[in-house]
Amino acid sequence: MFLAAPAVLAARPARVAPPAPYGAIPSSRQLAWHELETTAFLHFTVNTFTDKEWGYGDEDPNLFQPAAFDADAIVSALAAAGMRGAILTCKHHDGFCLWPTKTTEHSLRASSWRGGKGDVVRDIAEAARRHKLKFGVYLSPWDRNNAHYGTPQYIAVYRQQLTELLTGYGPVFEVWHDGANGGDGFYGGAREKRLIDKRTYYGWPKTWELVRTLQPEAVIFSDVGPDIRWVGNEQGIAGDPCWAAYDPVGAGGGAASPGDVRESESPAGHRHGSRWLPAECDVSIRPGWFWHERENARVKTAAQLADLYYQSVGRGANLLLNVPPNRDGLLSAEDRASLESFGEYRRATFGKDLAAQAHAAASHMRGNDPAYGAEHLVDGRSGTYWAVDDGVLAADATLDFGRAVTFSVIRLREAIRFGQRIDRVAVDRWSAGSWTPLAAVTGIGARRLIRLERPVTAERLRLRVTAASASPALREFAVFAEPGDAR
Ligand code: FUL
Repeated sequence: MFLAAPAVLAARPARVAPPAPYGAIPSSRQLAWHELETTAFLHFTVNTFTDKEWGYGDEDPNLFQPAAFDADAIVSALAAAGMRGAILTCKHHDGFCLWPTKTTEHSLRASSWRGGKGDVVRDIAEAARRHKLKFGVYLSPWDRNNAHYGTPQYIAVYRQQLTELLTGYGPVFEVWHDGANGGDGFYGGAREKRLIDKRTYYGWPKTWELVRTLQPEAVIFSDVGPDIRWVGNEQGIAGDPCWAAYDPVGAGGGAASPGDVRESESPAGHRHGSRWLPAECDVSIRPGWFWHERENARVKTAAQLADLYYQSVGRGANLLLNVPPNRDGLLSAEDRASLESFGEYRRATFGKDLAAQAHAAASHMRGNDPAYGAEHLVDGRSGTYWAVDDGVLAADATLDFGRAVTFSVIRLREAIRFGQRIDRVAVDRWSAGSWTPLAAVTGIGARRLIRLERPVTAERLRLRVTAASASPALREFAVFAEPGDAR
């Protein structure tokens, strides 16, 4: 069953209503976030100069001297690797602010760098815009410098800092709250240990409301969302499967909050969870989050980054890859080289969908309405999809390449605005007159990449939905060859 040209069909309005959403569904800001796939983290502050991972909060602002700082060079290297956003540590646990905040002296204003006029937040935000990356902010809740940390006064400071960041630098796509909370610090000279109640101290609901008011399109990340969840490890690896829905509980079984979550459940999420709370996989290109000279030889290779891509993005999560600027204020040559070859790998592999010319057919079509036909699996559009009638939980779609095609990667995407409906699929290949099973996976969601152990050649491919919780609605069935696969 071959249907007519996709462009014509895509323009045709549906006669039959789309499927009713199943279970948790994404918000429009979450949908936009899913499209980003990979974003970069920039860990940069006084730690870069003190060789630490966690600064105590007593650093001399003059230590921050990135003499050759070049936001454009940093962001263009990220863009070349296919990164679609950059999140900057505007303030890490040491409390040092990379913008001239009115809230504290522990900032660039007090540094002799650029005569106290430097603003790393502005420079990165502007460079991101120039290179068409989204800009995001990391603002550590724990502040080891601030004298008021531990009292309500500090919460007002934190919200003021957030307000400055969310009103002074244009659109922000993601606000990142880490879960490291309280402990030893300088605290305005007190040099003591301050512990806070993670569940109540920060008043998160009010802070998140502030973000909603100031940047309604921004997603908010923390261990527990409310928009994006931490994947539960810092290795960049999502669960297999990694369900988008999740109902986090606290480590002790009570209500969850940033810094207090049963993180063993975060990689997989919950199949029938009540909230759409997709996972973000944060990982550093180096062993540490900040730049250290001694780690220059331990930068992850492009092949390792590609593996991480399949283990995060390939399971429906996003990859947040940290690439820390060095003391010059640039990315080191080792990091740039890995980014560049990772970008080349991505372009060479995903630049050409071998299924784009294939004929797509399916065992079922919703309401017999071509608006839901199988050809939408290969039309390269984000808004169209193949769907079947309500109650149909097992269905097949077949791609006929019309010739032998060699590939090693299959990409599937559900039309997630209708929820995560499919539980399990299998893929078979047609070759020499019969179907042979090729792969089977649990969970698709925003994206599922199946990377085969070795390239295979087939004239046809068949996708079998073998288990679903609601009638399947699939946006894409794409096929790619990695560099080195014979074509
Ligand atoms: C953690 C922090 O303690 C690390 O320094 C780093 O910023 C990481 C991304 O989040 O909570």
